[in-house]
Amino acid sequence: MKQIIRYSAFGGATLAIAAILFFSFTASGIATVGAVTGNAVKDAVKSQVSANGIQEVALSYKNYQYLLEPSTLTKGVPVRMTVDLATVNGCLRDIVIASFGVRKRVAEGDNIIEFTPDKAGTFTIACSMNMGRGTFEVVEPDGTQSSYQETAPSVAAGAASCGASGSGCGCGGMR
Ligand SMILES: [Cu+2]
Repeated sequence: MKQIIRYSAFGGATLAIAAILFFSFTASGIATVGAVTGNAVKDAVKSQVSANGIQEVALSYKNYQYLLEPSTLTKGVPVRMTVDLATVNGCLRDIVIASFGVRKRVAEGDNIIEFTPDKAGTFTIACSMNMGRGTFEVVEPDGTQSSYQETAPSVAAGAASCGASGSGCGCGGMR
């Protein structure tokens, strides 16, 4: 499975077949989950990768921060992140994931963000004014965690005036 995920360029069909085999084995009781991988962490990571080799992620804004579900991603696997526009409002829709070169203002009908995390560790997602914040983890394809922690960007000059610059964006955790 490591190689299948790592070489995901060919991986769609192969991964789908592997997934079918995995589930059919499990369902028929020929092998237990533990016997297949022997690692609960790896199971959890693999389960996020859909048969087409993409990890589907939902992004919302709850309890004054961005929330990714699942909040742990796998390095090297393309992410398709669907933004919940019901909770992500105002300038919170101008989304930045600096470590992976993402900056996109989402809108009705254009609420998908795609990127491939190419580093493992803990990373920040923020609105472009760095007011709305959140974090997520990226692990190696085999489930290994990294101690790397993105240095939180200092609040840029002007960021503290988010909403006071005349734009009235309303971010900064008021909802
Ligand atoms: Cu903002």
